[in-house]
Amino acid sequence: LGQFSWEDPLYLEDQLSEDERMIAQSARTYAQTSLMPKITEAYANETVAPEIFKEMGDMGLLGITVPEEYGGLGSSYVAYGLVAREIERVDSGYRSMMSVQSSLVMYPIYAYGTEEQRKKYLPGLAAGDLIGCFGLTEPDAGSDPAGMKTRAEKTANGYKITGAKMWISNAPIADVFVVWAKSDEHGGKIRGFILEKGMTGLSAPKIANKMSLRASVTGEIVMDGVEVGDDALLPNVQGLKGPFGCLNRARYGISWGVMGAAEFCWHAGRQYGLDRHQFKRPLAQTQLFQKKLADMQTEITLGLHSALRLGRLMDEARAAPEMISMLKRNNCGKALDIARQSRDMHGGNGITLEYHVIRHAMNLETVNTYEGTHDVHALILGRAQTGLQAFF
Ligand code: TGC
Ligand code: FAD
Repeated sequence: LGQFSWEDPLYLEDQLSEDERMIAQSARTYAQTSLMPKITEAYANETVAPEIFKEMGDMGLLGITVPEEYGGLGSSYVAYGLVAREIERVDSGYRSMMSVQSSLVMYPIYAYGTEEQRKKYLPGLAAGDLIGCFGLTEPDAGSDPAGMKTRAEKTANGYKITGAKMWISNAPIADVFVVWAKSDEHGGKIRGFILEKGMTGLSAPKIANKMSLRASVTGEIVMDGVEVGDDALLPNVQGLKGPFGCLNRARYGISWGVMGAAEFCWHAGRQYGLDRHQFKRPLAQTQLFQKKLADMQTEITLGLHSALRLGRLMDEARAAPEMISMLKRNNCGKALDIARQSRDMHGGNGITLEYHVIRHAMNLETVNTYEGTHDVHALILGRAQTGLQAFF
């Protein structure tokens, strides 16, 4: 009979290649030595830290799946997922910074852009010298991005873009804005455009007083007749499948990332239960405590192995969007539940930033909502199995 490893019950580590283990280990070392020591203060003060992009770039953590000739690592989706898990073990906001840059900015420029656009932006984004953001959501179009109002109007030698985006990660510090707009030249179809900081009519005010994801800055994008050249258009995609192609990758990364946050909360709950005594015994020696730990261990193990399977399918180009919806939804929901349970297991201490679990729980409220809410992904799965559209 085999040995039981409480931290890795089904031997996830065994399923990884040597390269994947090395990438995960170097991300873990960076996250634990550079990010973990500063997160409490960053979260408390909503610190905006653009230098983290440079650090991540130096570590090769930006654009992991983008080919090396454009500054990426040319590695696998499994490696990308493993890195997301390590960064989010520290904070969902730091993982957000990385995944927006990689999946929502570098990916569309690589997949839908011209060779000139790739060469102009990708190396700087990979190095963290440039910061990117992705504007899809609007004040009146969140779950239903097809309802966007942002318009691109054809001009003599380019486009004039007018509209407003809401809830945009990295926007206040971004140099490069990948923005989605309905283009009159293309019969109102959604097209992607690359805007740059400093363009006349472009601003990105910060959204203040977020109680979640406080280490990641979020803003609006206001486009008041921003004039761009023809070369700002991403030529190789049109329609909603443009932004959704990016979201598939980011949602997949989130399915790994939230498991990192959940693992932190599980391990913290276990350790707290071993250390703290009430009624003359460790809390971990109570049945209720152990049931919670067993549930956490089980859900995290299932979630991680499913994420790995999905990553392998991504690497074989066999992953369907519905598979991604299933794991984005389930892993976020389970991680949020685990963080709330761990907060409870820490008693009064659990509400302080010092023990980290309330921070993870607060962050996971956002992660459960962005990139398609928990319920929207249920509707995607419901449609896929009934053939019936229940969005409207
Ligand atoms: P629907 O009719 O289903 O589809 C319209 C067109 O899009 C195509 N499509 C996809 N293509 C690739 N991948 C996918 N996952 C796709 N889903 C749909 C589809 O084939 C169709 O193409 P075509 O050629 O036939 O036109 O669209 P719908 O309008 O009914 O959409 C419904 C719904 C709910 C599925 C969709 O709108 C949705 O997923 N809503 C959620 C919105 C969302 O996820 N927003 C995310 C904003 S970005 C963000 O949150 C970043 S946070 C990042 C961070 O900080 O980490
Ligand atoms: P709504 O769509 O208004 O949904 C509100 C509620 O109604 C939810 O519970 C939802 O599940 C439910 N609902 C909606 N439609 C239906 C339906 N048909 N049936 C049943 N229930 C329904 N967007 C970007 O483009 N780029 C970013 O970088 C980005 N970063 C973000 C960062 C943060 C911190 C946050 C909070 C959001 C970010 N978003 C970003 C936006 C995010 O993707 C949206 O918040 C999300 O898609 C939900 O849209 P909404 O907030 O408008 O909610």
